[in-house]
Amino acid sequence: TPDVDVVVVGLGAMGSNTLMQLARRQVKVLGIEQFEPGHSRGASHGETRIIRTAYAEGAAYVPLAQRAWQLWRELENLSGERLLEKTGGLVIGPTGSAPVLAPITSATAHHLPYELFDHDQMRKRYPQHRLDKQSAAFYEADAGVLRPEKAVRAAIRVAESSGAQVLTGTEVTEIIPDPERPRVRIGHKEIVARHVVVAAGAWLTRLTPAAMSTVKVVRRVFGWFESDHPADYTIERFPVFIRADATDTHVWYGIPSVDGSPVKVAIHFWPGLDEPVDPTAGARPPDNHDADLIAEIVEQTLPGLRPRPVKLQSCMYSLTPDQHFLVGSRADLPGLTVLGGFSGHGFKFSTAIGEIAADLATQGKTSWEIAFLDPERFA
Ligand code: PYC
Repeated sequence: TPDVDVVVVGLGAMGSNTLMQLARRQVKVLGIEQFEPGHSRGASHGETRIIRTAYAEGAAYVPLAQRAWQLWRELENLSGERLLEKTGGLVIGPTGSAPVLAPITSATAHHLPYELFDHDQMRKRYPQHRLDKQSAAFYEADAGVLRPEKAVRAAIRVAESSGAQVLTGTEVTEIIPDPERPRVRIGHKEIVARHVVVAAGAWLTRLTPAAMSTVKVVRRVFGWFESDHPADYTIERFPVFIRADATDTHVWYGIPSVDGSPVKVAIHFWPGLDEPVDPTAGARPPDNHDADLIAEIVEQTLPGLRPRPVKLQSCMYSLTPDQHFLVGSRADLPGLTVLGGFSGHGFKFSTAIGEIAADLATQGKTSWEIAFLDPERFA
């Protein structure tokens, strides 16, 4: 007989929400985390994360983003924690370029409200940004900031109070797929389950190498920047933003001051930054080269910030070839649900992904439209 119904491997954003969803459905569930909840070695940290709705990466994400918003509010209510601040969001780029057109396509497909600001309008409304005459911005009100470490801990706490078992500081060394009784090895012990959800972030590449053979783990660095005019960078005055060049190859983003912190600015994509990372070793700590690159961006585009970062942190992205997630099952991994390859834009969806994973783990299907996230699509 199985020890538990479901084991969730990895309690970052995706795993913690999956654990909570299962526990709240009265499923006998065990969550295993190799470090401590809310740790900063993976991809569920950094104090703040962006949530947005008119999804530039594809209109198919919009219903998932809308569901995620609802579930973030539900998690706030269940945990009594403030996890989400609505700030509005800007996508800034050359007028008529792909990065500015992409959110318009999603907004149009789903009848979402938005505004477009040209250079002069931006100068009036958001003088914090330096734009040239040929640039413009897409604006939506339904965007904001999440608090990732707090969110992960909140989901785990709610899960535990709903009956989930949790093992932290415990490394899973092997996952043995099986259609009836998949197993999870920790040290000399083997835990038998009816189903295993693998939400191990970059470590998926080690635990389920077949599923993850197309995933490339890379390093990213975020920086925090102070201003002589902090009142201009609060959540009320400074929406989250993503900014890109015409070809969408240089992409960076910023997050207002939250809870008194400095402004966060980081690179999302940039040629030459995709050196592969061994997740076991972890992403290299930030260095002067990282600081110089972000400082240059800040100096050129956010003149009201002091360009030297006061703090830097690194994280890991798990990039898939099309930068869409891997959510679902694979024929070569019976008894497992894979959640991975979030490609640097997954955190905001973690509440919705948790709900979907709970559907998949208990019913083998979900009513959410996730065919575009099929982990077998590159086969
Ligand atoms: O998902 O909004 C996002 C994001 C922006 C930069 C990196 N990820």
